[in-house]
Amino acid sequence: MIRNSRLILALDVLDRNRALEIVSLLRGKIDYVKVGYPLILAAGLDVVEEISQTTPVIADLKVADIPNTNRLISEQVLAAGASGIIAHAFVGKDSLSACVMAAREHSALAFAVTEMSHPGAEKFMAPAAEDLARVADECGVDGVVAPATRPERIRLIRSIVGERAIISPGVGTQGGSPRAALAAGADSLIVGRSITDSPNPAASADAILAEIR
Ligand code: NUP
Repeated sequence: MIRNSRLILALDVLDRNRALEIVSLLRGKIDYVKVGYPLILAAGLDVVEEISQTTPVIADLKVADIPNTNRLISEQVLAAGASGIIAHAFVGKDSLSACVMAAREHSALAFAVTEMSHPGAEKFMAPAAEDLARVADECGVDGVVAPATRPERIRLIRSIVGERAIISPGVGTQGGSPRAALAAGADSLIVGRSITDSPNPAASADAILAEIR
């Protein structure tokens, strides 16, 4: 269950073998591998199946289309072995629900993005984040994505989503603090480059785990 996990690896590398190597170096240190467009486009959808043989995969496709297309996208990646999918909430309840339903049919998890972690998200997403969190809640998602770069926003989103999981990107390279994100109410940290670009990914993961223990 997602709420008992702490570290989600964002695997934004482009080489299949390097991707599998990093996953194997991090065995026992990470709870999920988050795979997105960079790796899937570079290595093919089969990489989802390969990784999910050892570690559960969350497909970060930030699905944002009409309900039927959302369903088709979700089904493809869930059939390939993903244990979870990330979708956008801003497209509305019907579209997000299509992803949640697809996830349910595959006994997988569904997450919705509320507010993103980069500076540009402050213009359009931040003003809408509370409504987006409410849409996510109404759709029955398992969790939401909220920014570790702005812990006060995690606190606000927690007040809306209650017991649902909050998974939080933006620590390390983007400047957020792992401890601050968890203290604000995040359940799991999503960490990419601080681990994947490190000369010693396992040691870098250990350092983050030691910091949040
Ligand atoms: O708001 C978001 N911010 C973000 O960085 C939502 C995301 N899904 N991500 C993803 O998290 C981003 O696409 C990348 O895969 C990961 C963060 O990676 P890094 O900054 O730790 O390298």
